[in-house]
Amino acid sequence: MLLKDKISEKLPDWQSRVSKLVREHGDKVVDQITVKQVYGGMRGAKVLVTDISYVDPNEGIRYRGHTIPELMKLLPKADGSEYPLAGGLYYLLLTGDVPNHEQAQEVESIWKSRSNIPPHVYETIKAMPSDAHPMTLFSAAILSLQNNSVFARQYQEGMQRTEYWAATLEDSLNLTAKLPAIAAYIYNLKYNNGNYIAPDFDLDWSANFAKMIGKDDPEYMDLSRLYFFLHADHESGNVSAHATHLVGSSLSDVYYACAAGINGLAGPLHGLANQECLRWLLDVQDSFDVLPTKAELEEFAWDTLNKGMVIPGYGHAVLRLPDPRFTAQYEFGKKHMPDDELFRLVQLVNEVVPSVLQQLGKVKNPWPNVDAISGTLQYHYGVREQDFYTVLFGVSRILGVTSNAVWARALGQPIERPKSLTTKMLEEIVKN
Ligand code: CMX
Repeated sequence: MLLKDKISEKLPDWQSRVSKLVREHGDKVVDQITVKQVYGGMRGAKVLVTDISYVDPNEGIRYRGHTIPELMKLLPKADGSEYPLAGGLYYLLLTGDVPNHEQAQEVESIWKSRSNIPPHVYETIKAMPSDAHPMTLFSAAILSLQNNSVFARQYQEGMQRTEYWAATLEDSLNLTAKLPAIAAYIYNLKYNNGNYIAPDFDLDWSANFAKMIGKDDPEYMDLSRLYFFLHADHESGNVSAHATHLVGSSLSDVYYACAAGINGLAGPLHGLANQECLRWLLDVQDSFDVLPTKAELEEFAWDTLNKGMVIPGYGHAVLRLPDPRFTAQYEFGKKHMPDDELFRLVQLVNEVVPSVLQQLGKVKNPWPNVDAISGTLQYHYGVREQDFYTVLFGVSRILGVTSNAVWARALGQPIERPKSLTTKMLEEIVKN
């Protein structure tokens, strides 16, 4: 199979690079850990490795070494669209090579052939209480697929360590193939009277999601392609990626690991910020009849902060510039909805909020992140159910975390087990 062969071909070189590094330089100091980092969520501590993506604080995300604008040019596009095929992105993340159109389409075909969802998954989703958050349904649906894990089955049968990654690849392809239909099912169950809309296998993975939630509009299909392209990976330390990796490091299969990652994504300081951000923008709209003035918006922002709340969609643990994923969506908005009232508000917030956050004096990055605009674009096309937005993020994020899972197994990354200390021990350390 295309992806398996490609990874097999590249693996020996990666294995020898990693084992040479560890063998010859295993005791070299990479970084020092401060008390502030120990207490401060390990911010900036260089203790993880991934080759799938890297976030430069002053530049933003690179997938396999390529920036977002570069990949917008390089990745194969869906027919008649200027936005990348998710199949091509997955090929890039998994293999490190930019695919040609045929290779991207081949991944899309693999997905189509594996997209069938066992009925018990739908039953699991339907059995949840009607007020369960869509992320709860999404996580439960992923977990309910676990009985299909190739990795778990082969492990029980006595699989060789060298085979782990290939079984993980199987699971990853099987899971990612099903994500658009699972997400669409959740959407239709919660907001579309349970109407089921069949997939259209002439469409690509991203556009098919749009189709299955009843959006035939080619512009929304393009937005889906853009959205799933932008949210796929953000190196290894963010909560969803790290949670997935941590759980996977115990040789839990990708279903267990991805459900954990999705649960982490559901937090308001991480993926749920997209829902929170839209809610905040709508609150602003409700408070003013027309677009507020800059002074009014500034006062509204201070009100939020004075209530002890964060301004969602702004700030980042690593980035120190406007997130290029924000910028790419902003460009989409400028092209397709320049006069949309909510989009105009996003523009105004972007002009006002950074300086308010700077005045707080403690925010390290006052600029917009990916979540500052994503909900606004969805809202424009009629996807107005804010609590669904993080599911969209999750569909895309699983492309990145499963690519990481395959390579973590291929390179034999061990079970994670950092060391904890007590406060008393830290007090002793600083005394000495
Ligand atoms: N609004 C208000 N206060 C903010 C803020 C914001 N948007 N961003 C940071 N701060 C505050 C922090 O809460 C922290 O305050 P305390 O010292 O009182 O606890 C202080 O500024 C310093 O924080 P920081 O070092 O700049 O940022 P962190 O790395 O601690 O946190 C993040 C990063 C994203 C959690 C934070 O910026 C935040 O809460 N932003 C709003 C929520 C959001 O948009 N999250 C989505 C991030 C992207 C994603 O993962 O999807």
